[in-house]
Amino acid sequence: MIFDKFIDDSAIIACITGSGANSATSVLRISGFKSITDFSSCFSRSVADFKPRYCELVNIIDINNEILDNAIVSYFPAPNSYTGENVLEISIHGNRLNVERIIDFFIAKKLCRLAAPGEFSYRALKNGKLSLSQIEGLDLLLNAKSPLALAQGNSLLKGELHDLYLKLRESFLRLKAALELSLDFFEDVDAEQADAEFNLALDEFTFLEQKLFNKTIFNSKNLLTPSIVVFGAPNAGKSSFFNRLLAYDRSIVSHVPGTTRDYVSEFIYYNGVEYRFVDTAGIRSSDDFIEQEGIAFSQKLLRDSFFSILIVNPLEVSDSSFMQDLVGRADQVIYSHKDILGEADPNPLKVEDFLSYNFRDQNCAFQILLNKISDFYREQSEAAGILVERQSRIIQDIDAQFSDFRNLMDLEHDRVIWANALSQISHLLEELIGIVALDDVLDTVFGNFCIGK
Ligand SMILES: Nc1nc2c(ncn2[C@@H]2O[C@H](COP(=O)(O)OP(=O)(O)OP(=O)(O)O)[C@@H](O)[C@H]2O)c(=O)[nH]1
Ligand SMILES: [Mg+2]
Repeated sequence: MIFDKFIDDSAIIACITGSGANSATSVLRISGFKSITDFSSCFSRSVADFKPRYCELVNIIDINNEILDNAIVSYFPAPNSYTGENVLEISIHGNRLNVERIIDFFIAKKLCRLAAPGEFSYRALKNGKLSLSQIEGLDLLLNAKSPLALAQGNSLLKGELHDLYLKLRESFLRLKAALELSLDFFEDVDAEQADAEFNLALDEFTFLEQKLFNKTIFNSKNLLTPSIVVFGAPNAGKSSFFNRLLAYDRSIVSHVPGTTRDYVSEFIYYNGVEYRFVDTAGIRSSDDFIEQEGIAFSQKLLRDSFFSILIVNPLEVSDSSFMQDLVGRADQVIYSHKDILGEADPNPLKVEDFLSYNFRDQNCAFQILLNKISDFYREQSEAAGILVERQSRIIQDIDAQFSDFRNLMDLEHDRVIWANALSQISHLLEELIGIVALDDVLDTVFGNFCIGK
């Protein structure tokens, strides 16, 4: 649970740069100390002279008065810092041992403890510096594997989407108020005006709700780590194709059908996107338990894929209904064994859009294929909606509840019942904005973060 992880609100320290490798510089962040004077004995200059949000070039001095490192220190007094607490950011030489030694030095002086993963961002959330959707944006940004995720992470962090969520909630509150007003005045002379206000608020909420809902219809999930699945019948030449694509022998190739059992995957970076290419077990009916498991994996990977490539050996297409089924699930069909078939029509399946791959020929279909995947990715990105699954799911729940509400308006004339039906939407909106966040939601959101974030 989140509260076990973020034990108390004492000062915390972590290295906020790099992945633990040696580098020219590393930045340490200390957050949550009471006063800058706590650090009086740590630096070569008086901390009282540190100008907020300016860089100070100082030496870090250990208990024997020896210089630990030469550092650039910036002091961000609360509340104008990332966490909303007093923060020190200290740039030091980025050798790993140096980083660990200096972190240990501050901990040994009892000035702070080591931060838990995500704890800085959690404090920023707790102190109202970042909203839950901004934290989710930060996560998206820091783990982005494509320009799309980078852009949406940035936009979330800037609060653009959050502003739309706030507008939706404001509009909802107006709708709720208008409904209550129309309840009070229903039998009264002002009933007409109250009704008009209610209809106006209803139109406004419908417009904003639809605008957001449209951003969730497109399944953007597989755009985050797009996987390209190579599938087909056993012995079709999947692994040979996969190896040629990677330009090294990653998968075992043999003439024995059923050679690839467990799937094999590798990343290929192309046109700014990191694609995960997956070589899978050949699909067929099998009595072998291990092979069955491999085939089940192939099917699942295929279902979750962003793009699928069916490899067909035209010399071995016997069961055409089975093949037609596979073709129906492919975004691209590629024929192997072109070197044997030559220019003869290798198209027993009459698939219009196919490529053929010649594993002896350098100028084969790879470039065309990668460009096609890249174009497909760009197209999908342009249509993509909200990438954070939690937000997308809540908006879809709001949409379902709201359409129930509209149906109720047609069926039921008692407006007190309408008002009750709105309360569920109210709760969902609070969840969307992050006013209420259940522990398990926080657990999931912060589960991805590592130390220093
Ligand atoms: N001549 C020729 N042989 C090929 C071609 N592609 C694959 N092969 C051969 O076909 C056999 C099967 O190739 P694999 O790449 O292991 O086939 P696979 O689809 O991965 O097979 P499984 O892992 O068993 O499902 C090997 O002997 C390859 O050398 C091709 O384009 N031309
Ligand atoms: Mg194989």
